Amino acid sequence: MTWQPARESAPVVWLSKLAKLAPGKSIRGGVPVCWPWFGAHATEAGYPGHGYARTVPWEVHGTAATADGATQLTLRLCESEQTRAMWPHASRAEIRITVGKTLKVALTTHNMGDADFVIGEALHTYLHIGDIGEVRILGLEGCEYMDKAGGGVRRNQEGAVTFTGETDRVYVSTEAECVIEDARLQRRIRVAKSGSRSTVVWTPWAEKADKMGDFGPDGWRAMVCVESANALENTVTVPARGCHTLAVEYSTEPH
Ligand code: TA6
Repeated sequence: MTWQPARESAPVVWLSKLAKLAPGKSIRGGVPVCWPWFGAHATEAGYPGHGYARTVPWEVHGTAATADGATQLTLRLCESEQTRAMWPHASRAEIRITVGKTLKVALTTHNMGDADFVIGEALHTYLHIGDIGEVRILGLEGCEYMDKAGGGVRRNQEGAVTFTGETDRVYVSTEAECVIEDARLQRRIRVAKSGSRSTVVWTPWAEKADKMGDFGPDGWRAMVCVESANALENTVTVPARGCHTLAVEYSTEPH
């Protein structure tokens, strides 16, 4: 739910002071796992937004201390009658978290069935920043995006991403590494991904954050979501008896 390397003066992964830790409620912060779809379900309006993985129990499948001094956790999603009703496929979602000088998160989808299936997914990570008005996101220059806060139109990114209001963009067909340049905290957060062709950038800004009710006073100014995803035309076909991994490494450097 949060991560702060020993030498950092502030967390890198943001967690709202008002995050609700209740069953069925997504946590406002950390690394919410959007799976096995991203955004609204394609056909079932009553299904939870961003899939069910972020609001159901997971179990610890393994723990390890790595040779370079990191701690590794492997978690598996606990399927149930409810999840199988929404997702009737023989599948397993597994996440491997490696906490050390960097933070690595890898989401693997196993298809144990005899037919391919298609997933949408995201590691919907909340990054802690000094102030949303003083950050730039590099790496998405020239990329096409769907502007969710702007009526869903497609646009192309010109230059660095900066923020002056609610921003909710799904950048498509990009495998680029992103860097959050934080002038106030004088650091850069690097988001290096693999197995992901979409990147989502989101700030709710004041009005939407207030409506959501769990950002806390001005909490939205101290976070930005840079989500490594497979969404829209980048959804992934997981072959029968096969698997797919979306992995991200978060690191910091002085700026
Ligand atoms: O990835 C951005 C977004 O889709 C926003 O539109 C917002 O819905 C957010 O994810 C998730 O909000 P929630 O309250 O469902 O955790």
